[in-house]
Amino acid sequence: MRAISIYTRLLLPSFSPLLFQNQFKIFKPTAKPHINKSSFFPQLNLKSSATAMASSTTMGDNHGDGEIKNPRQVVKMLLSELQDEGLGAKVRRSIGRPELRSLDPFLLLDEFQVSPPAGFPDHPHRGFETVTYMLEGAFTHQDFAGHKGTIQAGDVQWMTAGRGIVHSEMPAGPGVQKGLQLWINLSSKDKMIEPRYQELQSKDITEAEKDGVFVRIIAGEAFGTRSPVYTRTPTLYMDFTMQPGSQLQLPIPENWNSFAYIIEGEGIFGNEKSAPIKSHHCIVFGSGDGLEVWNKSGSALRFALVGGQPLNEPVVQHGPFVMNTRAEIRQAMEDYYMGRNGFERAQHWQSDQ
Ligand code: FJE
Ligand code: FE
Repeated sequence: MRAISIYTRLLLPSFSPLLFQNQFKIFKPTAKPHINKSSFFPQLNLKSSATAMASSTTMGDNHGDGEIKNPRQVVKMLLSELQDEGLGAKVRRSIGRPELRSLDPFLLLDEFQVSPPAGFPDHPHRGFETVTYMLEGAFTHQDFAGHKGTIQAGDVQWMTAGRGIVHSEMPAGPGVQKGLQLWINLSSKDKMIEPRYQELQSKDITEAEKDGVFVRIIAGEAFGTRSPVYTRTPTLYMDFTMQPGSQLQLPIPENWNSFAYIIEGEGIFGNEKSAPIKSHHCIVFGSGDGLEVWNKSGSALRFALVGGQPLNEPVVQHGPFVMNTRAEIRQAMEDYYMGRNGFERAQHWQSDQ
């Protein structure tokens, strides 16, 4: 599949039937371009935000040894409904939806479920990181630098796109393949760094258990154990499974933003007296030094917990390019179409899937 099919669609959030019809017919030329690329961008649909939601500066840091003095409360909750993305793929989007544009430094969280031939064919990224965590099945990734790999249930691919990656992400087998993809913004000083991958196989992911609470530590620290992943934008990412009757207390640095996404079951977050929240909900937490969660249901509760240090920088996003200014977005599009500044190999590459 070629890059422009998915990309064209990303650029046009409210596409007309004509554009929709055409979306798979427009291809990125592999030969030198004869056309003015700007004709692909009839209107720039730029989104600007500098969100620093849910941050606090009132309390001292909790370094993980003490109890939670000021537990974070739920400030926003939304049900992520299925929507179409990529090429025939389905996602439940939470961060990145109109109701929750971003949660600094996070730009997007999708729970994806994809069966072949659907997927995310050749498309670029610049200025942020994508973290793909497989829940069921497997996904194959191929990029323009010749990297190719398959991640299976429980594996993580932490991709720092930096100045530029063009890749495809497609299901590796028959039937439905599920996972989470998180986009983490990079600070202005890191947006143009060399791309890099950190791949963790399931067996290499640190796991810990305490009183009926099981955690897989994708990034950061829990129960005194740390993930080896290097987070350029300081981030924590945990996959918790809580048995019925269990309770969790987890320190989260005071000034970070944080949210949870419920994968399975139902749980009580923040305040023991509040109503349980069910699967496919995204929960944004307010300020505090940590999180308290209870599972008072009769079955297991599984959720992803994500926290990050806000960048507090302007965000200008145009589909798969996330920069600080409109001029940098224009530059990114030009670089991608002209094959410059990190996109050199985009010119003559296409994935074989
Ligand atoms: C993308 C639309 C997209 N969520 N979850 C626009 F669909 C994508 C994209 C993904 C994606 C890929 C996987 Cl493997 C899982 C996803 C969106 O590829 F990058 C833009 N810009
Ligand atoms: Fe991608």
